[in-house]
Amino acid sequence: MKIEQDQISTINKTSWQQHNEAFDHLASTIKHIDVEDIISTLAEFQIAIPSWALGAGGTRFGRFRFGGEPATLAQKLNDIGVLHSLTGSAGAVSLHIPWDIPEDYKAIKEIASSHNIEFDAVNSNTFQDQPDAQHSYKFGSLSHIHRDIRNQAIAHNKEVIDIGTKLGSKSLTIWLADGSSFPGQHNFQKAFSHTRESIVDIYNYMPEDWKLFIEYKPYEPNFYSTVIQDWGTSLLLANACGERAFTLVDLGHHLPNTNIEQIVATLMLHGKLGGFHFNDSKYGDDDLTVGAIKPYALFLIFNELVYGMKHNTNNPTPSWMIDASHNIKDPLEDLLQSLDAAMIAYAKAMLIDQKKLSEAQQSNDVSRCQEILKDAYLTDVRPIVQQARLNVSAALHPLEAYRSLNVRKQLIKERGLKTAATGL
Ligand SMILES: [Mn+2]
Repeated sequence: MKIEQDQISTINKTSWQQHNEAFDHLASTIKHIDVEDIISTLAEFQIAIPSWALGAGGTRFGRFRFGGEPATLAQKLNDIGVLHSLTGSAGAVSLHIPWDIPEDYKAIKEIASSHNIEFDAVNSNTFQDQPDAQHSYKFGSLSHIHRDIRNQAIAHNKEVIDIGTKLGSKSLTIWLADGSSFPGQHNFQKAFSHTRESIVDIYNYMPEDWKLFIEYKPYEPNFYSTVIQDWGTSLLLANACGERAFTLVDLGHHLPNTNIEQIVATLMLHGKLGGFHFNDSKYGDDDLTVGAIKPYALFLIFNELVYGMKHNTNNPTPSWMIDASHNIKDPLEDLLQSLDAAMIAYAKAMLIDQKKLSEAQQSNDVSRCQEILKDAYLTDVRPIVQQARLNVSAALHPLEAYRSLNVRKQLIKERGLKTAATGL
């Protein structure tokens, strides 16, 4: 299934006039910043889609299938192609190894390039045992008390780098499930030291133009301690590796009420925010649609990202990815909603009058500071986001277009009702 350009422009025509009126009105009210700058920044904004997000997710209690799920990597790329055609902002894939090892590299690269999809960070997996594995990760991988098990996990990460190199990826993301579920199970210092040694080994193996992203998470699958539990631990490990190692912030990987925007600011000031995973949550690592629960927090986070991307030239542009699951929704619809929510939050953050905010901060005018943020947040920026999509020949309303093109019905017809995405 591939969406053609003329299909999108035909659908766009039905709401084109309405959009133009809304856009012209909004643009006429914005004086302090060039709207065209916001539009071109949004049009360039590309968020990687992880290869595991295209099938129905599940919980430890079960999983409900969704018809027409992609069963192969080629089909996953085609699904991302659908998202990218509709939004113009999903031009990258983040592969999970070993779930998505290409059988034919040339063919996979050709499919990706036919959809204008690039290969973003590759992800290793030492959180589950593979059928042919010699050692089990039941009690850890890169942190394991035994060297032979650490070596197996290190070798896996090196293999992931080799696979990524063949595809044109330039970064590796490590999320480590290692930890302990009961007090006394781990010697914390040994677990950390082993992890540091393992990750430095992997870092030194990377090609010179690669980056390493170290993701943290406070709990789960282990429930007493996690080796890389927070951004400080991740940063210590990144610093132990060198200048091409960075911390990766995943929105869902924080305990309730954590001030994530402040973490973003601190990391960017030090040039150490390398990767960013979008999702939303109510209770824990819920992997909900971006912006579904705490859109204001997302806006505040984007405010720091925008500030950091402008002022911290020592920090690379973060590698963006959606890391969500969707147990009861059509995965593609969920991803369209997530992409839209990220764009909206980004647009709102760019609308903040930074000059006035800085003046208000200088004079400790607390109420004014708050009002300046609120002014931007309460602006309905959807016409700006739509204009950015229009400029790259994407759909004004991606979700509506997806439905009117009957994409899911078509996928079910092509692939059947009972396919299951690998790794899920
Ligand atoms: Mn993540």
